[in-house]
Amino acid sequence: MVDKRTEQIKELLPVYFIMGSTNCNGRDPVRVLEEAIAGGITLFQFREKGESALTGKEKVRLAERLKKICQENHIPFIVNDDLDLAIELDAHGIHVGQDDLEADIVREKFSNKILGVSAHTIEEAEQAIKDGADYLGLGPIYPTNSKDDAREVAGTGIIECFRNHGITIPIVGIGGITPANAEEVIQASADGVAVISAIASSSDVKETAKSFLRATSK
Ligand code: TZP
Ligand code: MG
Repeated sequence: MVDKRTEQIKELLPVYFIMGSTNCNGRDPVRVLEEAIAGGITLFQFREKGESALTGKEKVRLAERLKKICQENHIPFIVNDDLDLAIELDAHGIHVGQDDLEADIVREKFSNKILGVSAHTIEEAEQAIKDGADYLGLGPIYPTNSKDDAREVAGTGIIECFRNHGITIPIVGIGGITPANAEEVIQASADGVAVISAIASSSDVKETAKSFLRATSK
């Protein structure tokens, strides 16, 4: 039996847009997010990373603006890897990687919120589930330029492999996903695709988001 929370999380994952100021090619992240929402993204994660990433008050200010837009459009707002920020903003959730805060600690301090965990092995996935993860991020599925310390490309096989091992919680694929390959990721039994550059640096953010929605709902 799939419980209601799991069903609700699955519904949020089809087009999971991840972005921070460094991903927008100099464009205003606020505009990029508005266009992505107009195109139909289903979930948003604020991920402020990279050499020229905002810090301190500037980071908080941008996060607040983006959260407000999400709120107005009924899109849950997830914070990447910054528990203090997630708590300060009363975000809908947080996403942590294997090198970030331990998922069980995050779950304890940020209970009842959406908790996403990146996993690369079955052991990491099983631990994340024990810790209370609501969904797993698996990748990089394809080559990506958006993460300096990305692991080896895993292909869609990693999703099939996890499912064959009995991992049933919601999964998003991440890394190098475009409207052209998104369907493959869903066919490998992911519940959605998590995307940075294909949407954030698109010359037509709204249309690209729409294409992702079409590709993931086939
Ligand atoms: N984790 C694994 S790959 C990746 C992250 C954050 C980057 C995804 O970005 P893009 O531009 O969609 O490949
Ligand atoms: Mg991280």
